[in-house]
Amino acid sequence: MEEVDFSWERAKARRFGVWRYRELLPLRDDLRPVTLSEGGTPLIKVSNLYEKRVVNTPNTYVKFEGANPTGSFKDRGMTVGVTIAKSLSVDGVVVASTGNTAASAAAYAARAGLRCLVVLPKGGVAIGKLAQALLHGAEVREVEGTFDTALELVLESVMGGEMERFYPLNSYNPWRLEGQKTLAFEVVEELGEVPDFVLVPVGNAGNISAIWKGFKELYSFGYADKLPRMVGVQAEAAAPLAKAWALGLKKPVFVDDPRTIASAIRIGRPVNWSKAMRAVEESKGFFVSVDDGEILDAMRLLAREEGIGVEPASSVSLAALRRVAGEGRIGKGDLVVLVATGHALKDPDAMMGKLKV
Ligand code: AN7
Repeated sequence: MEEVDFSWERAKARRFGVWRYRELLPLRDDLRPVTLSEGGTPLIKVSNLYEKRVVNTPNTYVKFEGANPTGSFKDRGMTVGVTIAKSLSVDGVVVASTGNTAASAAAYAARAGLRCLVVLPKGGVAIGKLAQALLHGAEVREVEGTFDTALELVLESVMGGEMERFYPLNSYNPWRLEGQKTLAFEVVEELGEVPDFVLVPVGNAGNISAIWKGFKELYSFGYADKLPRMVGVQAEAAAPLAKAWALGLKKPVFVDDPRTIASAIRIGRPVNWSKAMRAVEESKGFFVSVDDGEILDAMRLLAREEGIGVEPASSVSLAALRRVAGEGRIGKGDLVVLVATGHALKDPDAMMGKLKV
């Protein structure tokens, strides 16, 4: 009889994406994942941008999170969050969102047979994302105000007990961050080394915290011999963390009226601000902001020079690399990873040039 191979290598080889790293997720063994094969996204070297002198770092890669099942990095966290929700026998899940979280939650809730309530800032969500939430059967409520207003409403109803049977899946939910940390594992596995810099768009500041956690775990488990520097990127008029950083403050400068064409990161009061600040400080990185013109330029450059279509909230990583290039903060010899968080199809208005600075 053939011997059964229980090795980690074999187990790993049979799994894909986020769940390939199940042993590094603090989950009970008997949980059955609610999954759409998320993660395992392309890591693309952007050599044309270097040859055309758009960037001055020859070793630059884009981690293309738009290739996830619903088109954004949110799926990495949602697979874990909804798996937990399902195991708790709740009626449904609830999120406030600038769009991508709603689209992702709606799809995974559908797969799990759960209801999905989403609260969105009216007029503040790109049409592709709203359409996805509706397609997957989410119950959509729009509120006047910003994402921050929507999140406040969700928090109040959850805390007030009105939504006892609904599991909150905003990014203060630790399970989502557990799933999102797997991006770090993939990057190190694929490159065979730890990058010098990782540039991450920052809205509610969950993703940068999660990715940093992933790198720290690899280091502490002995899978990596160093840590990267984390760079958090915000849009200029929605930059509570970048502004605080520039002023040398330890707390964010909250913004009541965040404004940017990058609607996904139009967030004035990021809930995960303290974790994100710690990530940037510990890693000896920095926060930086870029303006809407730079964001649109970077979006077009990625699309036209490299064939990579991303939404505006994702091109901020490239915009930031260009902005700091002249300042020498990131050097020619550095290995750089730009996290591109969401697909261009999310925001047709941006693709058709309807969003003007
Ligand atoms: C494309 O969907 O907050 O700093 O409600 O959609 O972890 O919040 C989206 C955020 C970056 C920022 N890029 O990530 C939501 C939401 C894209 C995004 C971010 C978002 P965080």
